[in-house]
Amino acid sequence: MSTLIDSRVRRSVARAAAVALALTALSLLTGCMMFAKAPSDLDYARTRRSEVGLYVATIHPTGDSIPRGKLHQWTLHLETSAGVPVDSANVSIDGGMPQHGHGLPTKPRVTRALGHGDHMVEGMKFNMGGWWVVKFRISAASGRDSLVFNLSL
Ligand SMILES: [Cu+2]
Repeated sequence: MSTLIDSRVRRSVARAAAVALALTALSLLTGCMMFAKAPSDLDYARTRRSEVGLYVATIHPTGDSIPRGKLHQWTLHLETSAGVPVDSANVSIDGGMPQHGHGLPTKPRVTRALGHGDHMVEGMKFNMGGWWVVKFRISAASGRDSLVFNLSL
């Protein structure tokens, strides 16, 4: 008798656990859509000054708008704060969605200097709509600094 009740209890506990697991999976899948809107005062300028002020950079995504879910290229134009183009720089890139706690789905990188301060950035991809940040860490003759761009997709 008691073993019958035990197994019934065990089965309903297992079922509850399975339901909880399914709900967790569902909320993870839909989580990105359930967050509030991005802060209203974000600066979406395509030209930004670096955090310490050593550089000014402009991003030029290839094409008129930044595509969603598609691998594409950017040109990063880099100048010193005095307006001198920077052609020799070590640039690393990361980013993500601050509201969602995830990074970029790819590992974009500068593949070559194009001259006149322009740098080819390959491997850009944004796999969902919303507020993204893209951060460039610059290391060049003027020193180390970083730049953050906000994007709304
Ligand atoms: Cu997201």
